[in-house]
Amino acid sequence: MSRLSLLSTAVLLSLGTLSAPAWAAGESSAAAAPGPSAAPSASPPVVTPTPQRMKSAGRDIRVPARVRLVLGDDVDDRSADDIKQTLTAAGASHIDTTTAGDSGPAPLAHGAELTVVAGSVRNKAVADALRAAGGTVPGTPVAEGYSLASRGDSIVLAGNDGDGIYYAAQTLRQLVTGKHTMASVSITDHPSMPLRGSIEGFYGAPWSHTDRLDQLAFYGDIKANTYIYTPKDDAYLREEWREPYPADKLADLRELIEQAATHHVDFTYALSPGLSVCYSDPDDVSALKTKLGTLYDQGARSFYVALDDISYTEWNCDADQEKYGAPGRGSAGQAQADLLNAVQHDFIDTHPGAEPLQFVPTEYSDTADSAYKSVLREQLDPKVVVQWTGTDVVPPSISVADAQAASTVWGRKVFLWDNYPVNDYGQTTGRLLMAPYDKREAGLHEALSGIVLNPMNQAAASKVALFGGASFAWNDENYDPDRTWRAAADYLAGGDPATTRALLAFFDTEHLAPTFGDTNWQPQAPELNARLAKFTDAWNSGSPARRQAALRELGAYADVLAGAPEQIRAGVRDPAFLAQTKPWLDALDVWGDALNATLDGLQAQLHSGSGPEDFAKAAELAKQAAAFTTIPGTTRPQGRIKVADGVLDTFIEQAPKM
Ligand code: LTM
Repeated sequence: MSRLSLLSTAVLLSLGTLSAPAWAAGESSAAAAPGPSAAPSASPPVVTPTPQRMKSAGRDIRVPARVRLVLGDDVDDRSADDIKQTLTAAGASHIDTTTAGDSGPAPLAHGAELTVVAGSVRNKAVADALRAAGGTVPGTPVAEGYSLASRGDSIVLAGNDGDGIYYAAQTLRQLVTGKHTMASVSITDHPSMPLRGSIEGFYGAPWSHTDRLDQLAFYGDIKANTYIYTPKDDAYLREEWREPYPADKLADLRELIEQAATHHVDFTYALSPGLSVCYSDPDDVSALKTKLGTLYDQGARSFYVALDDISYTEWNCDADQEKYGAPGRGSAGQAQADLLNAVQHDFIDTHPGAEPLQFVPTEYSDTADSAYKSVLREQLDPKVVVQWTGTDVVPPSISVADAQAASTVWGRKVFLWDNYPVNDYGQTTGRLLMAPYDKREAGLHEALSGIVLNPMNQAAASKVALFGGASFAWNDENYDPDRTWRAAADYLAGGDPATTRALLAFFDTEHLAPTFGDTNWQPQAPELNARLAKFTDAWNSGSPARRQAALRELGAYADVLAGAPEQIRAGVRDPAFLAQTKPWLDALDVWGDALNATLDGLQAQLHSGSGPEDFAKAAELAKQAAAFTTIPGTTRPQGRIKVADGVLDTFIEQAPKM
């Protein structure tokens, strides 16, 4: 997906295609700035994730053909390229780049040209330029934060650190309002949670190398900074965790680590030794450190030990029985605490630049205290980061109180492993999980150190949820699930409104989110369901005029649904998205035809009192639509493709009796 996609999003949003965030309405607008200016914006731009503080600074800036770009020496190549790409897309054809030294002259130009300054807020020239452009230099600069001010003849991107400069560039991309125009704003922004991103932690076919490279670039776009590499079916992580990587696999990992660094993402390497480890065997402890060391040598600086989904009431060796006693929760906690502390002290602490160890415990899905948790709480090095999946493996919601209870029981802020939109368990058979990221309570940053989402086997389709998760973790207090969902669709659509509409209609038919039990935490096809309910109401009124109007209204939406697959195939430029969602799009094609045939039947009934041929055609199409299956070798579990199940199929079945 090209970086221009989000730019187009900004253009669209500013033109009022999508609604502005609540905060925008409350902020006061500064007077029109002096200097070259273009037409005023229809509305302030929507930036995703929502910045912590953003206010309009008046009329749009005009972006001329010639722009002066002044870069602090702490601006990395990626950030500089992103800024240049945005300026080019906004209409600049000549960008004269100069360097701003620490004590160099104030870089602002006064005149008709536009000057763009980017660098560290600690660089005096950058800070001065920021103030002059109406921005605020933060009193206490927060890690990864930035300030951005655009007014009159200058735009200033001041990062609190290198990550902040890069994130300012990602925001700049969303300020373009049209050819030669950019929104005038003043933004002060930083993440609410330090860790944001994904954990490739599902069962079934792992993502491809290409998928992962694409994901890492995507994470940069959405200000996510964490990717944990722990696919359950990669034998080198789990079954064969002691085995060294062959050269080609190691080269791939190196490429991922480099790609992650380029996009300001930590590549976190996880090993899962629990199926066979002998905790008390010094050779095993040393094998673990050696394997992690291999990845350190490739450039990884973030490490993880996964001890989920193992038996902790049986030992893998007699030596553990001798050292820790009978297997059980308390002895498992002790054995794991010893192993993890050894990795933290003898590996992490001795390797410069290594981040604190992260780990998922064997008890990860509750907040009840236990002998296992109490040993770890008391003995695990406080630096070690602990993951938690909520009050269940797939919880229906996550509250601040739940997370606080988890923090209490683990003796530290917990790091949420959010099992959404993962589709590797029975209840997800035949499903894509495309609903908005939702039901996580504002304020969670008080108790969580971060959030990573466990995605679907379908990497590209997972971007919808990942977009939401990263936005929530960046600013949970101002997160709007629906608006972010629309922004994600628009990102995939490259800013094309018809494709965005088609994607949202498609996502609605894949909206259901199950739990491990019988209850769903997100309903199936709420939009279609509401429309069908409204139609049924009107039909049941018996009034011919109301029936005809209802047929017209539902017919228009049926056309959107039936046309969605074709529109998506033509409008979504990401081939992986199209390949991975293919059976769902193919099935929706036929379901759309079945709905149209049903409406034809109802129309005939309204006119002549019967429409059996159309209803028979609809029934036949519905049968064909229900026969599509998942792509062999990809999703686990395999099964029949589900599209708006329980909603569309029910309507088509019941329509002849209406
Ligand atoms: O959630 C955790 C910590 N472990 C596993 C995941 O690997 C798996 O993808 C999810 C969903 O099935 N459930 C788990 O228990």
